[in-house]
Amino acid sequence: MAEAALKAEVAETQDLTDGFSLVIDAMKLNGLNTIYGVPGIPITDLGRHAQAAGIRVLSFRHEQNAGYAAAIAGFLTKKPGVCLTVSAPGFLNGLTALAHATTNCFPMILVSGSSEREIVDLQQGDYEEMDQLAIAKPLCKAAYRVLHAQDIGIGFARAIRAAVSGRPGGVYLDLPAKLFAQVIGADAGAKSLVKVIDAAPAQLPAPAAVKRALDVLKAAKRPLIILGKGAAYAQADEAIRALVEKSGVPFLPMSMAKGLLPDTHAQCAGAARSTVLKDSDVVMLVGARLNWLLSHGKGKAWGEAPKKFIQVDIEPKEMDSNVEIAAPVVGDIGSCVSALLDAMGGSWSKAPADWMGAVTAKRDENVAKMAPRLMNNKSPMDYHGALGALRTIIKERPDAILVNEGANTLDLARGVIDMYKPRKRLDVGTWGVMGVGMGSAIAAAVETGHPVLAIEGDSAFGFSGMEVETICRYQLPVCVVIFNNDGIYRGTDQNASGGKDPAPTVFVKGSRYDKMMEAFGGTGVNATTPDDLKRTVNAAMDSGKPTLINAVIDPAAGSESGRIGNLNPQSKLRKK
Ligand code: ADP
Ligand code: TZD
Ligand code: MG
Repeated sequence: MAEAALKAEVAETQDLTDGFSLVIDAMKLNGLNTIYGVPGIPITDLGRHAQAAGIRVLSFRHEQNAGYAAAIAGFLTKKPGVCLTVSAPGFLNGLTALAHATTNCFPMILVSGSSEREIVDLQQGDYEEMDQLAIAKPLCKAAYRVLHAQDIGIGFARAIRAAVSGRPGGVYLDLPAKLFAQVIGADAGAKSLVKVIDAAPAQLPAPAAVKRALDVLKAAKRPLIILGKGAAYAQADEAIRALVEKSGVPFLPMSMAKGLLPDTHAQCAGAARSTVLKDSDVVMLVGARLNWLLSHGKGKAWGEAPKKFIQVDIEPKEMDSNVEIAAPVVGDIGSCVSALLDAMGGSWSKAPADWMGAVTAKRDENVAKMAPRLMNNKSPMDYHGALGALRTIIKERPDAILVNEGANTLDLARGVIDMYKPRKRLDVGTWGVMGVGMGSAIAAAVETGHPVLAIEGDSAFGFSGMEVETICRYQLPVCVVIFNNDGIYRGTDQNASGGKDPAPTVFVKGSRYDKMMEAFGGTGVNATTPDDLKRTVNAAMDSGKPTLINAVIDPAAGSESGRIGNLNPQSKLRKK
């Protein structure tokens, strides 16, 4: 090419931008600095260019795990986590995570490439043809499609706002293949970008609502505060601690709110859960819903005594969802808790001491009962022996992030392992989703830089196990401990027909999951006693190297469905 023509072409492209660049610019302008995804048509080049432009791109082995990573990144940072997928199958793989994010009120944006609109809409059989926008809609808080490069800025702005404002949730952003290569003037492109100002505006509660809530609380004889993952998400840690301490009310943390105040705090009622639910007369919910996890606020678990509820939540529709809320306080948790504290003034009298005393006595009794079980050094291990070892590790490393999934492995770890700092416990969330483990562990390491301990049932791990390669590839400080009891709940079931196939709940006996980690250059360890487990987990946490420990658990130790066997229908007619 003649020099003059070459120069003219260079000059021309310098004044141009395209869809790829605008997506990257829109993300960077809004502080979205990490992408979790899987490459392929039409977004392969987007990942490459994003990496070149300084965005951290974490490439996964399956979109579902990338999606779970994005969801938990949203929970940890209050910024939407971004998951990037290809069209139809990649998009569908990302949807479970999008729905999970929405259900759990985590801000996340699923960005998927899609096929050509004209062909999709006439159903003419395009490559990976699918009407993705329509499919995503019922599963998320909002769904948008961008057709023109000059609308990319607005598209991202809308997605970000929808994800983080009000009750956070999942958002779908559809980017058709043609969009990425669309070229527009660089100036027009730059002008089309939108920096989202005050993406999640404070929402102040009405003073009358605050007064009503305090009137109800003041009249209580046996008050209780329940902290949910919304309270952990809000990052209003100091104000929440001040409210709990000033009120003198015992508090019960929901699973992912553990550590918001330490589980060892004098007012923590975690180990007296059934007592406080039954005996309390006023319950203040802070960022927790009265869903199945709290038995819908009624029935046996809540006892006979009449109760009044105060509920602090950003979502007005949440009020009266299951029972009457005597004092709704609608607003963001930071603003609501500060307003409550201000209105309590300097002379607030603490909750009755005899109630706190009764709760403490029950708690201490339960803790003492549990203690000897946690010290057993049996081999093969039972859950308590193994968890006793891991509990000490978290106590000594309160900054480490604990990821936890499984049935018995989840329910028992939640009760046994005390948490000391906010947002350090990440688990299966509102739906009890198996498979969040490796995505959560990866995002936790990437977003916080802290070491991660993932305690995984062998079944739960299987849903995302291939991501150990991802952990090794990015050299993340993740130690995975598999509670290997040869199956789902237990490894002892027999095929009732007497046939050759194993029972549906059991896996290969004596599997060595540690070898999986070794295949990718990580450290694999087989641990058969609690002492072994403690020593090897400590070594892994010290080294910061990817490690997988196969913890051999007695196949007969678990119970059906862990602690929620009551939700599992059982045939009364058929013999097991
Ligand atoms: P848990 O499972 O821990 O009980 P849920 O997920 O059921 O918690 O409830 C979380 C609640 O927190 C949701 O109702 C959500 O609307 C609310 N929430 C989330 N973020 C905020 C916030 N920043 N301010 C106020 N409420 C919030
Ligand atoms: N699929 C998905 C996505 N989520 C689920 N919750 C289930 C299936 C059903 N399920 C549970 O609720 S727990 C569990 C399954 C398959 C696995 C339990 O086995 P585990 O834990 O090995 O992980 P324990 O320690 O053996 O109980
Ligand atoms: Mg198991």
